[in-house]
Amino acid sequence: MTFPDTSPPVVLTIAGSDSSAGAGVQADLKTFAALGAYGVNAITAIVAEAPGSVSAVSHVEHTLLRAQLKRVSSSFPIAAIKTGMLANRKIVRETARFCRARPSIPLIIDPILRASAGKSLLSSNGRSYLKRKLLPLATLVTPNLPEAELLLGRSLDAKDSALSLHEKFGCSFLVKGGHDPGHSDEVVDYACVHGELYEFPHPRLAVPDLHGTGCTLSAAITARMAHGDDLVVAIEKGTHYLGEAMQEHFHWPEQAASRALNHFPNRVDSEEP
Ligand code: PXL
Repeated sequence: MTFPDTSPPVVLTIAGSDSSAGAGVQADLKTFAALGAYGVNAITAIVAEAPGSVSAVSHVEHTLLRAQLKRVSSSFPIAAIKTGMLANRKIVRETARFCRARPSIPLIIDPILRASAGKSLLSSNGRSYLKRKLLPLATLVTPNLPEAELLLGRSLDAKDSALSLHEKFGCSFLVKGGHDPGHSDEVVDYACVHGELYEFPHPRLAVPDLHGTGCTLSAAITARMAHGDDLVVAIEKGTHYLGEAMQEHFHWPEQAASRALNHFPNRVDSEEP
């Protein structure tokens, strides 16, 4: 297949399906579309959930993940890759193998460990494989504070977590400060990019169990990287996009009841530099 120069960049998400469409692959595809990228996906798991509760999780066979990755990568010119829920060790291994063979493609890892509703979305040996084999390949890893604590093995604030994670794993980290009790009406996310520390303050908009914000942020950063932004600029624009998506969410009355993050895909123009 050939693609004209004017085609939108293609972004691949390797992640789980969320039936409520607030998180997972569905959040990623909505975000990519909103930011003018064409999203393709390789599904790792199917999660039966509505906001606030997960009732069943089924993992895809790693061979089926491999087939999806082979199919999309041989048909589309992938400009950036995002990973979300990776479920278990075999799926992490398959993902690492795929990404290792493509070192020039930016790789954004959202290290999903559990759903906001509490259910584990990555087995413990999957987590240790992710730390050893996948994180070293990352352009950026985007944990929230509980995920940062599990990756580090100790509890620090968002700023020190970003610095310590960079020191421990060698790649760039964006640690989201939403779970940090230190600020009330403001959230500060901290990034350690190639050893330099950056702050990304933004108003606290979250309602307690709105889910999908982490997926949306990392997907937005991935889409901006696919457009050619530098990593720090992509984080800045991704943060801005998440703020807008959340504001829209609060203005959409039916959605207030369901608490799955919605997206408005007519925002491409407002995101252009
Ligand atoms: O937000 C984390 C998350 C990621 N991926 C999938 C999910 C969830 C759940 O809240 O279901 C597939």
